[in-house]
Amino acid sequence: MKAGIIGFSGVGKTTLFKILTKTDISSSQFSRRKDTAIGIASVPDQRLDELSILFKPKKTTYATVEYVDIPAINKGIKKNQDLDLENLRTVDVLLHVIGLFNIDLSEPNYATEYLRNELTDFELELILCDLSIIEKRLEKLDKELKKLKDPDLKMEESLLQKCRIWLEEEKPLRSLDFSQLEQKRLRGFTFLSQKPMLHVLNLPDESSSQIYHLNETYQLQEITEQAHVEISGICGKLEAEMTELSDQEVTAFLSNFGLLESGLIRIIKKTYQLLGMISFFTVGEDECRAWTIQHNTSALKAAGAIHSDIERCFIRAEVVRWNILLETRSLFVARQKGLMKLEGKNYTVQDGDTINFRHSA
Ligand SMILES: Nc1nc2c(ncn2[C@@H]2O[C@H](COP(=O)(O)OP(=O)(O)OP(=O)(O)O)[C@@H](O)[C@H]2O)c(=O)[nH]1
Ligand SMILES: [Mg+2]
Repeated sequence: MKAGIIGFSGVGKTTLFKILTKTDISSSQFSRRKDTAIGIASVPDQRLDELSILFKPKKTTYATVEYVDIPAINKGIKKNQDLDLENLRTVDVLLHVIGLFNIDLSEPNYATEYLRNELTDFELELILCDLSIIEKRLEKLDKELKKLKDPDLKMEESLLQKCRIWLEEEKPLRSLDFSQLEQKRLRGFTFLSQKPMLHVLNLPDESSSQIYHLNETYQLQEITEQAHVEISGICGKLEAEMTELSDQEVTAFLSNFGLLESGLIRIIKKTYQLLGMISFFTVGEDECRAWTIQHNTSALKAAGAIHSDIERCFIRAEVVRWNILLETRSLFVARQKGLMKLEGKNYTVQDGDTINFRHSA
C-alpha cells in the first residue's frame, strides 16, 4: 500500500511523514526524488507481536506501508504545474494534512469555518487538476472522432463528459458512481479527486484531547459521511518529538496528553479502515508474518498474496483465529480440540485469521 502525504504549504506534511516513518529527514534511510521523500513504515500489530512471542521465529515480518511526502500544493491551479504528479498518481490513498497549530481554536465557530474552507479549497485544487486533464483529453478525442467514429472512443468521450459535469459542480470523482466497465476505463487517468482521502488535522499540543472528538468539536459530520473520506488528528510537534523514544516511553508520554496511542497507530488504523484492508497471519518457527489484503478476499486470492504458486496449487486453508492460537499455544492442540477450521478456496478470510495453506506446489 502506498499513501501520499499532501496539503498546502507549511501545514506539517513533513512532520507527519516523520511521525509515520520514524525517519529523521536528514538521515539516509529514505530516498528523495526532486523534493519528494519516500519512506517505508512497518505496520505495528500487537497480535503479531504476541504470536511471535509464542512461536519465537527467526524472523517477524510486519505489513508495510510506503509513505510519500509530496511537496506543497499551492492554491490556484496555475502554480501547480510542477506538482509531482508522477508520485501522486501511483498512491492508493491521500493523507491530506491541515495545519491548525497556528489557528485560534478557542472560538469554535471560527475554527470550524477555517477548517471547512481549507478542506474545500484543497478539494478544489484536486478537482481543477482532474478537470484540466479531462479537458485536454476531450479536445484530442474530438479531433479523433471527427476522423473516425469509433464506438470505444465515443464511450470514453461520454464518460469523460459525465466526469466533467460532476467536477464543474465542484464535486470530487470519488463521490460519483461508476459501472465496473467505466471504472476500468478511468483507471489509466488516475484522477486525484477519485482517490480515497484521510484528512489529518494537525493540532496544537494543548488541543490533544480533541483528537477523539473531532467530528463533534468541528462539526465535520458532513465531511465524514462522504464515501471514501475519513478524518483523524495528530499533535504534530509533540508526536514528532517522540520518534526516538521506546514504545513504553511513548505510551507513558502520550497518556499525559490524554492520547491512547501514537499518531502512527491512529493513522494506520484509519487508513486500513478507509481502504477496507485487513490482515491475516502466517506463523511458524522460521517466520511469523502479517499480510495485508482487501476485506472480502477469498482464501484462494489470499494465498496468491503470498505466492502465485500457492494460489495455483491451492488445496485448502487451515484457519485458526489468532487469539485462539494464543490460548491453545500450538497449531497441533488447536487441531486436536477442533478449533482449526478446514476451509476451501471460497472461504472469506477474516481480519486476524492465522492461515496455513495446504498446496501441491
Ligand atoms: N507548533 C507547531 N508547529 C508545527 C506543528 N507541525 C509542524 N510545525 C512547524 O511548522 C513548520 C512546517 O512544518 P513541516 O512539517 O515542515 O510542514 P510542511 O507541510 O512539510 O511544509 P512544506 O513542505 O514547506 O510545505 C515547521 O517549522 C514545524 O516545526 C505542530 O503541530 N505544532
Ligand atoms: Mg515538507
